[in-house]
Amino acid sequence: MPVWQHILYSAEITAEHYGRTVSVGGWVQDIRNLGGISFVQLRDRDGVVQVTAVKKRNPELFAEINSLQRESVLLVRGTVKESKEARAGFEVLPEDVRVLSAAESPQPLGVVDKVGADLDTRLNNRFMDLRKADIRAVFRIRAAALQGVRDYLLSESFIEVSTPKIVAAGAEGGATLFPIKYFDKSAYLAQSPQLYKQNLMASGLDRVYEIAPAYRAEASDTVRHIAEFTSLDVELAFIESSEDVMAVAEGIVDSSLRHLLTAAKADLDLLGVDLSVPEPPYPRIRYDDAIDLLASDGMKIAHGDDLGTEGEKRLGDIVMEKHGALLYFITEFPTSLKRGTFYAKRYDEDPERTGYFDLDYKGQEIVSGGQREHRYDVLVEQMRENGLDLEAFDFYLKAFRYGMPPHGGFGFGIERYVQKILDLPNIRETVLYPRDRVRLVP
Ligand code: AMO
Repeated sequence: MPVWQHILYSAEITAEHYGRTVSVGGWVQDIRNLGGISFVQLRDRDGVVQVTAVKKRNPELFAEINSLQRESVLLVRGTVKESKEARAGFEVLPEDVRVLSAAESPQPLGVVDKVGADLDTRLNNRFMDLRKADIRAVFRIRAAALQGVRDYLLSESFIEVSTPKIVAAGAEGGATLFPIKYFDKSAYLAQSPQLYKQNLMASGLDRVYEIAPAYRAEASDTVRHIAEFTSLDVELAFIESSEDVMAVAEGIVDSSLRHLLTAAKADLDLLGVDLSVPEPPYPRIRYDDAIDLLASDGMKIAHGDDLGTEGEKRLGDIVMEKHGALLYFITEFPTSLKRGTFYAKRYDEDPERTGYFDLDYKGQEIVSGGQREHRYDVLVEQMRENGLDLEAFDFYLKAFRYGMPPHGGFGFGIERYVQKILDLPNIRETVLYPRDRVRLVP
């Protein structure tokens, strides 16, 4: 039998195992040598097992154990014995100890140190940082959040697709494009699957989603921007308005948060997060009204300007006060703000307005989207207005000439979402190996 099939995780050991021989594996968290007896705290995925070595019983084994550095990896075979002193309620008396990997010392990061290391040191040594249960919890919660997202999309018959991340043209403005060399051509890292997900709306795969990296050469270094983020992209056809798109965004968040309540309960408890799940529908606040709300709170933003980080934050507080809502849509963004978004549909009756929306969570935008312009002539006009080279967008535009249904969709930043679920101060906490202006390794 392969070794890993007969190793028990600490959480799998119960009173039934008392008196029996088991194998456990893990990292040495601590060794306390009292002369004739040594207590090794062996940490695995789920917790800590106390391995108690007695010198008299096996002096060689005793010496070997006591010569180990913390964080060495051991495979221990021994008898489980009930113990009032051990934290788990039992200890393992070793018969055989195999050192699978001896750790060096000094170590780049303490795993159980009381004093926290700074974020840079932690990220530079992420494999060790992740040995802490509360750090791993963030990534289990992230995985569970994505599971809830997928559950909803599957139930609404969306299919998961993958689109290229090496592309010939950007969709979200030139400033944040990463140029790359692609054989003898120049290309870019994809900022968003925008052009492809819209292209698919002309294909009959009329409800798609993708969960994949998106790349932005963000000029500023902030706690909510990274150069490589995970974008949940959704696109659906045969819609009537942006409201149909908002309903999907709402369904996703609701399903995801509810899934967390059960699937991630232990991890949320470990982090002390009391997750609140707002009942849909989430309030809709028109952009114009948001500007007025901010003005009445003493924050002057001109109609047609961006709310900015500070405006979003303030609006979050106001909406909390007025509606008690953690999640809310800002709707009907003015064309002036979405003009760069050449694919956004403007209202026919008032071309200065769009149905575009953001979904904000605790004062931070996490989702952005709306109904697209699906009429070829109007789209070409909007692209010209943006000074785009139409030839570079030929594959995209072509799809609008041979039968393109009305459609819409959104981009949803997974890291920002997780950051807000857990109230983490920095988005980098939600990424295993973050990329930003300075960070390329590990
Ligand atoms: P947008 O550019 O607003 O829209 O991005 C959508 C969502 O992606 C997240 N996001 C980021 N997260 C972390 N770091 C970044 N640098 C970063 N940039 C964006 C945010 C944001 O709300 N194509 C459109 C979407 C669409 O219309 O379908 C787009 O990309 O949470």
